[in-house]
Amino acid sequence: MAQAAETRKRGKSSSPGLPASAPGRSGTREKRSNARATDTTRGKAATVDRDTLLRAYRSMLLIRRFEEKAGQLYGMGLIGGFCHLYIGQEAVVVGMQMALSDGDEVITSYRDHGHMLATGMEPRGVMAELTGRSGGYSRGKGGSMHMFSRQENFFGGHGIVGAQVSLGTGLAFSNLYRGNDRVALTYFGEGASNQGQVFESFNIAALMKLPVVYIIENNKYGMGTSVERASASRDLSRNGLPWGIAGHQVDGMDVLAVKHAAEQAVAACRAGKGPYLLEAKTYRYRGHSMSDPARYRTREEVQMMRTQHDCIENARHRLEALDVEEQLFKTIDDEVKAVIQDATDFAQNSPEPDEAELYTDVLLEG
Ligand SMILES: Cc1ncc(C[n+]2csc(CCOP(=O)(O)OP(=O)(O)O)c2C)c(N)n1
Ligand SMILES: [Mg+2]
Repeated sequence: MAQAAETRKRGKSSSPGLPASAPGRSGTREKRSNARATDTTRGKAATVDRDTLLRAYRSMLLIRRFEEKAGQLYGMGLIGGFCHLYIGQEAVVVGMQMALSDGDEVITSYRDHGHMLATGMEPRGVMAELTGRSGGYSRGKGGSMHMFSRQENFFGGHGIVGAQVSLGTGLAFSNLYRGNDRVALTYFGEGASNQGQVFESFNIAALMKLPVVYIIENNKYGMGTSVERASASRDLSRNGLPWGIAGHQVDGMDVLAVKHAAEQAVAACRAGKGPYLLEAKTYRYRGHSMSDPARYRTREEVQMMRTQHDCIENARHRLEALDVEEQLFKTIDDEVKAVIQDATDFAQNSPEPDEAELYTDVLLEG
């Protein structure tokens, strides 16, 4: 397994989801070993070394703790507007990110904090954007759904369901046009998967062999409608077949399975074979957004997913089987907590945007 692909690194980040200010691999004294975990979810065994799995574990934990804190700040009235938490789905973005190389691009919907952190965006800047402060990625004007980072090649954060699918296809077109070998990861929910613009994008992407990986994050529900009620297609990974787009389903609660599938998809794209479609079967534990009575599912269902399929617990069990000791988990936990606390302090102390910000980054007519 190519170490270069596993150690994807952009800018200051030392590991996926862990900014320079956070403890990366070098921040923790890990006992090096050749131990490897096995992913047999797709028939063919894929192994991964202990350090790689530890980095995935940390990245997922960072996203989980970030989101829990965002939920708390929202409850305290410190975050306004919309806020869609990613809790439960962390393995998808962390596994995908591990297959990327410098320059590859990411675009997603409004459920985007996890994607930002995974690309290496700073927790401080993301949290401060949530609290509407000038230290935020959009200087406090964008909020949860509108953040971008040219440095980390993160193209948003889009509140219009499905809009990012056309945009992500455009990113891939621009890469083809420029003749580089970048791949554009384009995430969307199962609720967006039957939109017309999605199929139009599939058509043009297949026609032009665009280097785009479409990832359907199938968390089973849209705002409150289950996929069974909304989609005639039962296997969404086959939705690109009329255009000849290769597709696979993957267990989105298993970071190794996602990483393995992502590597195949990204390699195919980079080799010029055109678009690829992955359906990651996942689950969100929290409501659709912060105000969601969740009458469309039972508590037992949520509880079952949390206790039996949690991606972080899953990775932890694998690490325990590789003899990772309790103390290391505790160290990682403490490090992640410190990063989140730092981001939270920053997000509360960063000043409100100046009035002059009303006139920056906007198109003024006349
Ligand atoms: C074009 C459009 N139609 C409707 C909405 C309202 N809306 C926001 S999220 C959502 C559900 C989308 O579900 P899914 O794609 O499964 O993503 P998830 O929230 O599960 O991540 C809807 C209908 C919207 N934002 N944009
Ligand atoms: Mg959904």
